[in-house]
Amino acid sequence: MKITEVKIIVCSPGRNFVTVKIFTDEGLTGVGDATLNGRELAVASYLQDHLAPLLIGRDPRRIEDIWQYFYKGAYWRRGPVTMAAIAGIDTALWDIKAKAANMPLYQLLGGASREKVLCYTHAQGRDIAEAVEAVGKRKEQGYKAIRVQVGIPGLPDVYGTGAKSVTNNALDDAVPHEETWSTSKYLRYVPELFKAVREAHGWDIELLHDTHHRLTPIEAARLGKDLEFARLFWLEDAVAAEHQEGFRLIRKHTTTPLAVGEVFNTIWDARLLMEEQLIDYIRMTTVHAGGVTALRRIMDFASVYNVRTACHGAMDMSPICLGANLHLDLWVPNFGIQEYSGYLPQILEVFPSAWSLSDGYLHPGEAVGHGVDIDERLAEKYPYQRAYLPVNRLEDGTLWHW
Ligand code: GCO
Ligand code: MG
Repeated sequence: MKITEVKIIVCSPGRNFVTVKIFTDEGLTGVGDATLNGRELAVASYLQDHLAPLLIGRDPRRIEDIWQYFYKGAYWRRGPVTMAAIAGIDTALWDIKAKAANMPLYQLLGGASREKVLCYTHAQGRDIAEAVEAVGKRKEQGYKAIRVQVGIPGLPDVYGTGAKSVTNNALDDAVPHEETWSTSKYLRYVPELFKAVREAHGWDIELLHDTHHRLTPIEAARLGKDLEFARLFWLEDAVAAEHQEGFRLIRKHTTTPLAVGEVFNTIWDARLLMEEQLIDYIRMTTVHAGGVTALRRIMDFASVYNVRTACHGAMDMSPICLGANLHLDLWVPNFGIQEYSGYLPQILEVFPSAWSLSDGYLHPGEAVGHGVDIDERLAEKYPYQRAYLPVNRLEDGTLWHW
């Protein structure tokens, strides 16, 4: 089998996605997600100008060799642009291999370890009352695990709670939207949120919270301690992701479980965290971790240290990424949970998907390959629009972690 053509498709059905489609001389095709929110065209160019020409004529079944060729062969390793580009190709190649084997991808990985994939979704409010109500709605929809975010009094716009919290970018802004931050206001308010959520909704629901990299280790330790009463499923991205050693300090002070990794792109970003068992969940996902080949390796490494998987699954990764994650989730022995924030209806029209959601659980479906495709004609109707993630400033104007 030989690769005959590689298409890079950039479309924007409500938000931007980069998709790799690989064609073969035997008529089989595969697709992979290569989206990097806010920097989409850098990945598209990396693929179009540097990687795609090298794929023509290669045997698509040699996935490992192609992965190594692009990872080691560039000399310049790692980084979100490189790894998203490699991921797009790698995911498409696994799609082709599973189709050639006439199997859903999870069968090729080793078969199902469970019947269904537990997911968590998002609930948010501008204040505590709204957030409590939003959790109730999510419970009614059948979700068993819910990430709860709340606006902070005195701060006009806070991560995960404002108008832009659904699509996580600013298609309507020419420059990044600016939010405001105060750690002391936040630390005072969040324990009140979880007190109210537990009072209203009881204990038979898993609760999660995302700090989005904004705290120092000692502040995160304080928050972890203050939230112990609420028995969170996890506290996410407590400190800036570069700061792996910072987790040592947090770990000394709190039994609140910790999750991190959505901005990591290779196993090296998480090595110390896993080896020292400083985290409980690793949040890496196929598109930003270098594809199925790399994420499977990371998941196996995590299993050695009792770290469980928790693939990042916000809407800014396409349904192809979610589909690929779900095959890994169904197989992986050390599975933890899968994030699922849902998709705008027009996104699901552009990406017809075999995966499904029922009563708080996802399943990748039984279609051959990873089960997600792109409708190229429909995608053309949604041309790329420049968009950025927000930025975050302290009340005095200092640029902070978003
Ligand atoms: C999450 C994430 C997202 C990111 C987004 C960036 O936990 O789902 O933190 O909300 O901010 O994916 O593009
Ligand atoms: Mg997050």
